[in-house]
Amino acid sequence: MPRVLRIGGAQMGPIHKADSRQGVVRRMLDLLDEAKAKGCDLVVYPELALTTFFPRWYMTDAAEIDAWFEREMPNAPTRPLFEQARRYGIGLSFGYAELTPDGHHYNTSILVDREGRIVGKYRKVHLPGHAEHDPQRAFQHLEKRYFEPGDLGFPVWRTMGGIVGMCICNDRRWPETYRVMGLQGVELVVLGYNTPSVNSQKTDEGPQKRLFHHRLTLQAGAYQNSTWVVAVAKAGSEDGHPLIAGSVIVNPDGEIVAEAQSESDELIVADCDLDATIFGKETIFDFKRHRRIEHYGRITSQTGAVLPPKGG
Ligand code: CDT
Repeated sequence: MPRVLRIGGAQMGPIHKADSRQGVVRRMLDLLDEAKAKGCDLVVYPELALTTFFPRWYMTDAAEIDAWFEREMPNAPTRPLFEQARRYGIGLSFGYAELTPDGHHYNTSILVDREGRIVGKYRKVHLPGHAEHDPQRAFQHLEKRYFEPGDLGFPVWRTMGGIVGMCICNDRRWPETYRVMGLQGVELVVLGYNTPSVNSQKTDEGPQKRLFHHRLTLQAGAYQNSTWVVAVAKAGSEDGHPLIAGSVIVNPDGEIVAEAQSESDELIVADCDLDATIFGKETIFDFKRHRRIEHYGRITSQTGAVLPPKGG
């Protein structure tokens, strides 16, 4: 039986500091309606989809910080999204800031099946940026201040007829992210991102370079693990802070098959044949036959580079 999932990448335009979660969910519902009209099975929304990208703001007050986090999921603002998706028989994935009952803070995404059940949770592992206010930067990126590194690893789930994994934004730049999921047979990786259009420490690096690196990592991750990758932006200028757009759906050959054209709310759609992952997994990237783990020890035994000794 063919295993084709029609996937909608629900790019979202800017969400400003003053925007309410109810207003954001209204926009997510509009994108869900469009996905239903286009026959989608699964809709993927961005990282921190319910709020502005608040880690750009330096905060010290715990109550002010915690106001950006969700204490349960679904909760009152998101319940309409869960209910409508279940009525439509469409699966979901979206990101949000998670505050656990025992006080842990994570940058989280979830996978919801067509029956409206949360079947998967992922907590962002690679947290970019810094923990203290840095006056040298053109703008702040305080993920290391507000989040703890994810404690769940990179699991995958059997759902919607395939093997599905998640990662979040900066995770997409790391080959380990895809490979750990690839080693569990992943067929579809879904992720959201908020990527500033300029580098805060190198302001001559603009959106074109950023989009190039974005596509480069997604296409490499897809090809090297023979998996579909769906990457969805929060885009446009949030209170004067521009984010790249460029949401894409990448096939297991590493080719882009759908790409957003705007910096606004926009649905991109592709039919993702999960059986298209088989050829790569059984030939050039047949891990079991070709990987030489006796040479990969450094990958898990060290973080920074260890340079060879200087000669003479
Ligand atoms: N949200 C997120 O992870 N953004 C990062 C910005 C890196 S610059 C500090 C990204 O990799 O796109």
